[in-house]
Amino acid sequence: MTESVRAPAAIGRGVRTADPSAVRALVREHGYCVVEGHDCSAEQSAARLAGEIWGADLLAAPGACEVRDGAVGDDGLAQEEAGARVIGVHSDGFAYGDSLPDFFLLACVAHSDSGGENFLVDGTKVLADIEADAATRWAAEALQARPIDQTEAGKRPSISPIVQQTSAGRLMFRHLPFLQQPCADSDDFDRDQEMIDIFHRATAAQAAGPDAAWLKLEAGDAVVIDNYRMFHGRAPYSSGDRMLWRQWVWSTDSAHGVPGGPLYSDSRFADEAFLQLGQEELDELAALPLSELRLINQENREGATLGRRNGEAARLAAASNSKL
Ligand SMILES: O=C(O)CCC(=O)C(=O)O
Ligand SMILES: [Fe+2]
Repeated sequence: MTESVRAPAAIGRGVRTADPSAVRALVREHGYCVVEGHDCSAEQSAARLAGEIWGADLLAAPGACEVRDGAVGDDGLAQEEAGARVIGVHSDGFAYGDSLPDFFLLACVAHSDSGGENFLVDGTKVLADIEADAATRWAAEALQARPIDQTEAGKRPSISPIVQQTSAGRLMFRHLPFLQQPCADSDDFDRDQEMIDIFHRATAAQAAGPDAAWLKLEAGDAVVIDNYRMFHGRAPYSSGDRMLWRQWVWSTDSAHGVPGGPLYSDSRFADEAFLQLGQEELDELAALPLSELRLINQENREGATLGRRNGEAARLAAASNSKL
């Protein structure tokens, strides 16, 4: 599992440039790139950098979110004991389902004295590993064909394959082990579960192996990540004041463009229920303090059906019915 991930003894500087106009080509080649020497201190500076990188191809770079131990506006991320845990590899923006941001930036305001490295796993390598092993080869195809439930409870529904392709042929992977599950009504629940397990095991092996990219961001570094291709995580750290701005980006290369409703660089506005609201109500929502919004998020989560661990329960119920 990713919890066994260890930072290598020596961490290089990674793929980097000081030139925003060089970023897209570097990210296309390596899946990520660090921009150095950028002023990362203000929320707006991350959006400005996104504008310099994508220019007219930038569809949206909404308000940047403060990241301490996880993102301040995401559901379910611990705020206490900052830095003590590993954040396992994941894709950002799951809450938007198939409309997740296609890129994002982490702009480092303050780094930790020790630890706090980011590590990156390349989804294309995970898929290649699955394909290379005769025992798991079947799953490489199934991952691109079998829809599963990738919905975060209460957020935008996503019943779709783990690996998809945009109309231009760009691969779109997603990785979040505690959410990805077979559909409750799957016609082959066990095989879908096995496919998902193969994908998560192969990702964990990549995360622990020599191909994982390890970075130690320092104040003034902003890493730009292809969120369709790379899964990212963070090693534990000890000093408490590490802080990054997270900037989600939707570009013209995204599969479905910008999702509806107000946007922010975390999941606070991604509730499915918000899609039913008119503009006036959306404006009111956008003006709410985060603490009040969280209560609404929680209610919506409690009322959700998709994205719950209901697949197993449904299967057990079906199995016991068939014995009657
Ligand atoms: O702290 C970091 O470096 C990244 C945290 C993260 O991945 C997240 O909040 O989604
Ligand atoms: Fe993240």
